Amino acid sequence: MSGLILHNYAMSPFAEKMRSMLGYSQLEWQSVTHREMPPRPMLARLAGGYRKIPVAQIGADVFCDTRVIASEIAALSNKPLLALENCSPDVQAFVKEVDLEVFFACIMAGGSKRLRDKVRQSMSLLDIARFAWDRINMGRTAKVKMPGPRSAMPKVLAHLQRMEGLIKQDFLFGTEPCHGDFSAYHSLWFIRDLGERSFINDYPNTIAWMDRMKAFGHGKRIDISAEAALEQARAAQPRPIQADYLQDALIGKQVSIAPSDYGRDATTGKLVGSSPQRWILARESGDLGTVHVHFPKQGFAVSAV
Ligand SMILES: N[C@@H](CCC(=O)N[C@@H](CS)C(=O)NCC(=O)O)C(=O)O
Repeated sequence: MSGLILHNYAMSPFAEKMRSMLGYSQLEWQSVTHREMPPRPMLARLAGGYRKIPVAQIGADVFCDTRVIASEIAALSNKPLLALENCSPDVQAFVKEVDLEVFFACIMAGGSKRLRDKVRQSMSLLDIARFAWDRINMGRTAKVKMPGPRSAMPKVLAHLQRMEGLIKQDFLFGTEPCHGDFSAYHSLWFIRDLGERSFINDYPNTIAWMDRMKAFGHGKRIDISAEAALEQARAAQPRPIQADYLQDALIGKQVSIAPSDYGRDATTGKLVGSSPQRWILARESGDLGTVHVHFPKQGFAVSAV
């Protein structure tokens, strides 16, 4: 058992990025399902103010954002190319673009009656209204420009055209998948598997590559309750901090860390670790004791409190 818990919900594309990575890595993992929008009080006990999904947890260590979750999966499964930092600069630039601009274009262009039916089947009308209101507010406070309905589709089609050219081997950048494959996969999964939009079928290389990605499945998933996940945090101590994570002027200080793009809610705590890729905050969380919350440096900002 890997000990990894993924806090997620079924229709989340970024959660699908991690679920399919877990499938590829063949790890046994535990899943906690949360609502599609805050408040998520059980998750907040672990991650503090951070509001996005997915979040991963191993005991009393909590991992926010797929960039740090992927590094944990890479280490657990001994598949180094799943960690973004081990990929080439070209792949890193590709991931930055597809996980932000292309993602939003796909969300805007991927909607369909089929998707609305699925949403209606899985959420109450009141929750759908809450969800819509939440996402409108998230868009308003975002620091990145979201594509409008008109500019989204040309962007998606240009991306699909690029994908057709990229796929020369089984995977985007070689014969085995890397972080870039999973980043490209989740937004197109939203269009093909959730939205069931047919225009994507005009791109045969992309469809064949998506089928190879989908074939990884989700691995060995065990569903547990949020309370059982909190119990695992309560019973554990955070991992020791490596000595080379202590070279930062803010170590030992109270800081606040938040995404700099959208969903910019902050988590506060004492900075206890800093590497070129990540920050680690210590938070006191009531009867859970101390939890360590890990954030990537890319796409996040830290400030002293
Ligand atoms: N950069 C983040 C993006 C995560 C993200 O945007 N997740 C979406 C769901 S797919 C989200 O959190 N939406 C708001 C919410 O669910 O509350 C990552 O890589 O994990």
